[in-house]
Amino acid sequence: MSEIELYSAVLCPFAYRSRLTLAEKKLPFKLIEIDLQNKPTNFEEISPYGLVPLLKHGEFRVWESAIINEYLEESFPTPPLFPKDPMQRAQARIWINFADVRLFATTHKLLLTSDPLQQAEGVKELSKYLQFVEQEGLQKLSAEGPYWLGTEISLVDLTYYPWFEQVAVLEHFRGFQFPKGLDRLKKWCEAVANRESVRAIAKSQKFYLKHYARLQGLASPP
Ligand SMILES: N[C@@H](CCC(=O)N[C@@H](CS)C(=O)NCC(=O)O)C(=O)O
Repeated sequence: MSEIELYSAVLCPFAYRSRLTLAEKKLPFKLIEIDLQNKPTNFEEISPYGLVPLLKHGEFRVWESAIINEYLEESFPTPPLFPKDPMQRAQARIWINFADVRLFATTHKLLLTSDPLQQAEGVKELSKYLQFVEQEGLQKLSAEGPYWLGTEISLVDLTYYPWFEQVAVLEHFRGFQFPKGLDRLKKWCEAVANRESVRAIAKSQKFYLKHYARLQGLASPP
């Protein structure tokens, strides 16, 4: 098998998704940590968008976390992390897309803006998305779970989980409050946090708070 390399950054939730996919598939790989504040000068020769994650499989390169994860799924189908049924596949893709174009996109804007009005709007939007995930996603797809699509872990879980691991940053620096009563989502989060793949690389809330504080030139919480 050709060697796999993943260009990654420890705070990057997108790179985290691909690390989890590799771990769930028990694929050996070399992790190359990129300091995004001080990228190697030739980084854009390796990563055309200048972003992490980027996966190298032998000489082949693939980027964009959702596409990396699908590439891994198709190249290494065992254990499967995507449903076989076309309708379920479409649903899985809809939720992966929702993560990217709604949850993560709003989070990115919220972390970048220092405007209090935009921050308040972003926080409200995130709460709305989580309610939507609970009611339209988890409750309808599989009320029992514990995973997004039912009893088996999938790429949908691995796409969302990194956001939840870092939620303390939004709570601390943007006043976000996790909506109450999202019981299915809470159960989902606990189930994914307990995966061996997650436990092997998960970071604490304190870790994220300290690093985000440093990046934004803010005082880190005690
Ligand atoms: N849509 C991309 C997003 C990747 C992304 O935004 N990566 C960030 C780190 S989390 C990055 O590399 N930023 C470097 C930069 O903007 O210069 C994906 O899913 O892979």
